[in-house]
Amino acid sequence: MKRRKFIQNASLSGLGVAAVGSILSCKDDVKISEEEKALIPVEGKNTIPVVIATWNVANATGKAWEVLASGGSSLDAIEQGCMIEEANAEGQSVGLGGLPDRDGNVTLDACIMDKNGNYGAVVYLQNIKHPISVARKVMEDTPHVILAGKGAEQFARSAGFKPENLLTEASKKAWEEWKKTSQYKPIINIENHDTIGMLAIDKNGDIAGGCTTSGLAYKLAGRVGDSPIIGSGLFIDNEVGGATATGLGEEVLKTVGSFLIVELMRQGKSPQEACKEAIGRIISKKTNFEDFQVGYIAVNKKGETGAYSIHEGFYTTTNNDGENKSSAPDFYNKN
Ligand code: SD4
Repeated sequence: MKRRKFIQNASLSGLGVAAVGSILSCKDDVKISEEEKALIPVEGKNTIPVVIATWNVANATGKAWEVLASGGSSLDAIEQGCMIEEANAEGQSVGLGGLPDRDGNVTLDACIMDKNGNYGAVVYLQNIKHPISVARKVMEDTPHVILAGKGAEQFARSAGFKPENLLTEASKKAWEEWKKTSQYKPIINIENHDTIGMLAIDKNGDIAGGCTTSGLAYKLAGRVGDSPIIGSGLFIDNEVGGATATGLGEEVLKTVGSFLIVELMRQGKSPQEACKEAIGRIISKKTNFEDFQVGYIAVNKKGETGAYSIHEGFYTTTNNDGENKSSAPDFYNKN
């Protein structure tokens, strides 16, 4: 058996360290380097498959896990996991029921990246509940990477997506309430259930990611955030890992946060260290960080995860064994 194939099969079967160790010892002809050894998942620490998402989204990571556990690809897991949140009318920052812009229009941003570094995105998409799926179609069925506004909607309709009104009664009411003061101000942790950024590694060790959002509530018409922009709201490099962001998109865009995290991991930082450094990059440039939130999550090729935010109140959900685990990551502002 070829070395690479062997490693792949060891992780494929989801074996723990002991089991992998015993296989290694019976295969005298198999020599693996220290680098390859480090990629063997260790039970309870860095296991694959794994999915991690921003915020408390157990239904979404649960769905993604189902796909991964039945042998599906990380790309399918990401799309199907994100779709759960997009269809959830209760979540007021993603898909159906998303809070509108200041004119009352729900406008959605989303992107997806696969193991080959392919990327697809939609920005300022209206009337279509599943922007993550439209983003995937842009990636797979067009020679382009981003479609915006009316063109994105036309493309979605021609691909068979049904147009529907995404402004729910609850979101309309919230917007009408907001109009009384029309104060334009980013709100920290608007709820604990926000923009969904999701990263997954499948049984083959391949990484994919997605990010989907209705963006900042009551934003100026036409505003696009970080979520659909490659390197900012999301970045995947299948040799290294992936990262995704939530929070004030303008600050993530200015520091190209997700790309930065992946590059830091390439240089040897753990996902946790890389997320922390990317938040540090924002803090070092912004004296008004007390006014906004940014949170990052990351995963490396070994399946190790990390998360860090500016303020308390950020959550992540991880699933690597069928159980959705919510965690409150470490954060910068401890005053
Ligand atoms: C944006 N980053 O549009 C998104 C919003 C968000 O939690 O993540 N909210 O700027």
